[in-house]
Amino acid sequence: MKSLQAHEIPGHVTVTTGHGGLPAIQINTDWSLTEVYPHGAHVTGFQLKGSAPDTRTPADQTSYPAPLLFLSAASEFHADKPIRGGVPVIFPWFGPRDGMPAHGHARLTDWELLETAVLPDGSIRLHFRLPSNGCCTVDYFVTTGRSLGLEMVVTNTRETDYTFENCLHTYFQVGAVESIEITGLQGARYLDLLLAAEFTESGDPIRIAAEIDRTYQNTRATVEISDPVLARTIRIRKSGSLSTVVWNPWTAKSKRMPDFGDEEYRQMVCVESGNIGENAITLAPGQRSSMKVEIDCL
Ligand code: TA6
Repeated sequence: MKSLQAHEIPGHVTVTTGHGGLPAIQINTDWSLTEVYPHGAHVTGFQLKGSAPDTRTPADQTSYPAPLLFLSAASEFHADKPIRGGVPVIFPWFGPRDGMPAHGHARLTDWELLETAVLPDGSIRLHFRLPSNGCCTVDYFVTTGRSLGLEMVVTNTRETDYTFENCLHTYFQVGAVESIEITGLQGARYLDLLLAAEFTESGDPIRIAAEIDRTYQNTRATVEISDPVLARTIRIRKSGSLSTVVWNPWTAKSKRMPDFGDEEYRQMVCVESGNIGENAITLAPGQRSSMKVEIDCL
């Protein structure tokens, strides 16, 4: 296996020592700055540089718009802990599971970096692979430039069917959660985890004024987060995903999370793209599935 440093691209891809002494990969394109930890193949930062292409060094980023992704100031950075914020890669199950790590083991595993490349349009692509688990091959592509592109590809390498859930559990940074509007999910059926009941989303945009934890099913919709405080609209397009989760812990749950500040719920919302519950995926032997998410700012 090549060292991480062997994948560096001068001026674009640099390996650094990140929080907790974990290796981190810094990506600099003309349009954005991105940070990824091989621990969990976890994108921890994505920040656009503003309107015009800019080749300034990452250190000049103070003048750039607020990052699109939220990262908790209290996040742990240890080999046996998930990072709180950014884009946790959830696989092969979503949610709690007796005696096993919540949201699966992928986000707790060090993924192998197979390739880094500058694409013809100037964006940068990283190819990660989950160390073999004997049932499937999981490849994860992170493409950064004018937008953040994420793709998870699962291939069934067994001789029997393989069923799994997956999710890109993305934490978005917002100016003030109570002022945002989330659109695109109107009419979709959702499971409200707090009420343990199913509902259909009304016609109005979703506004948040309390803890929210909803899994929308059978939706391919593009979701937009309109943020008047940061004067931007974040767009989340997806393919190969039928579930969308909307989550904010609000006050009580924030206090119960040791790796999350008590007041941090005000600056974040999770809009997660995956295949969960009734939308879980079953692959026949040799079959593969691809889930893609593209995040940008309008
Ligand atoms: O995606 C929403 C959710 O399932 C919530 O129920 C909450 O548990 C959140 O994920 C965070 O889970 P984690 O295991 O990362 O603390």
